[in-house]
Amino acid sequence: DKLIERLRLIEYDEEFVVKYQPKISNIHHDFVGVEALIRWNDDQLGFIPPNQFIPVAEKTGEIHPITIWLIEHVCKQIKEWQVAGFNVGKVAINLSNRTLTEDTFVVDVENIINRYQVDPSLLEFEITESSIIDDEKIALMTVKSLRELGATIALDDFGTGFSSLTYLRKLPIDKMKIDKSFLDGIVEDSLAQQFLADVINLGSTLSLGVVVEGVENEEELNIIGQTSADEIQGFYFGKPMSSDELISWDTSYN
Ligand code: G
Ligand code: G
Ligand code: MN
Ligand code: NA
Repeated sequence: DKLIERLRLIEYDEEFVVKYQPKISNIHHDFVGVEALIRWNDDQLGFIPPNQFIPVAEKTGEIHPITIWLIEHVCKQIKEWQVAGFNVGKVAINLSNRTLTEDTFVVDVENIINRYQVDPSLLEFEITESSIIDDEKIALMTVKSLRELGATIALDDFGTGFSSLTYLRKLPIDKMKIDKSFLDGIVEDSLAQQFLADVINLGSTLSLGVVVEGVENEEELNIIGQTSADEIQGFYFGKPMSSDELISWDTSYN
C-alpha cells in the first residue's frame, strides 16, 4: 500500500527526526539517561507515528537501514553533546525483532562505534520478550555480542509478554523496563501498588536495574519512590524532545 511505497522512498536525513526522553534516578531524581525515539514526517502522508510504521518496516525489511541510520544519528549526537560538555548519560535505542536476527547487525554497530569513537557503554539497547523468543538462538547471540561490545541491554515493556519467569531468569540482560500499563489506576488501587512493588522486587532479585515507565504525576512518583526501582521515565519529568529542547529542559531541571 501507500505506506510501504513511501517507506521505500524515505530520505532519512530529511524525514526522520529523533527525540530524546529523559530518565531520572529514583533516589535523588538525577538526570541519568535518555531514550531515543524516532519520528517520521512524510511530505505526502504527514506525521506517521512509529507504532504505525515500525511494524510495516519490520515486514518489508526496511527496519534494518532505519535502525542503522538511527544508531549512527545517535552516535553523532553523543559526540556533539560531548563537545558541548552536555552529559546525558546512556542513550537507549529500541531494537525490533527482526534487527536481532539480521546477520550483519553486530558488525554494523561495531563499525559505527569505531567510526564515531563512541564509548559503547553509553549505548543501551531495548529489546522485547517476543524478539528473543521468536528466533531464540540467533537473537540471543546478537544480544550477547552487543553486551560483549560493552553496551547495556534492557528488556522493554516487561510484563506484557508471555515468556516464563524461569526463561527470563536466564536472559543475558542488565535492566528491566516495567511496562507503563502497571501504573494504570495505581493511585487509588493499593493492590496495584503492591503488585508493582513486587514486580520491581523481582527485577532486583534477578540483579537487574529496574526502570519504571509512564510516570505522569506526583502521586505515581511518590508510589514509585517507596519501591526499589532504579530509574523513572515519563511525561511528569519530560516528553520526548529534540536535542535543543533537551538542553533547555536540563538547564531548568537542575
Ligand atoms: O515514541 P512513541 O511512544 O510514539 O513510540 C511508540 C512505539 O514505537 C514504542 O513501542 C517505541 O518503542 C517504538 N519506537 C520508537 N522509536 C523506535 C525506533 O527507533 N525503533 C523501534 N524499533 N521502535 C521504535
Ligand atoms: O514501547 P516503548 O516503551 O519503547 O515506548 C516508549 C514510548 O512511551 C515513548 O515513545 C513515549 O511516547 C511513551 N511514553 C513515555 N512516557 C510516557 C508517559 O508518561 N505516558 C504515556 N502515556 N506515554 C509515555
Ligand atoms: Mn522503549
Ligand atoms: Na516500554
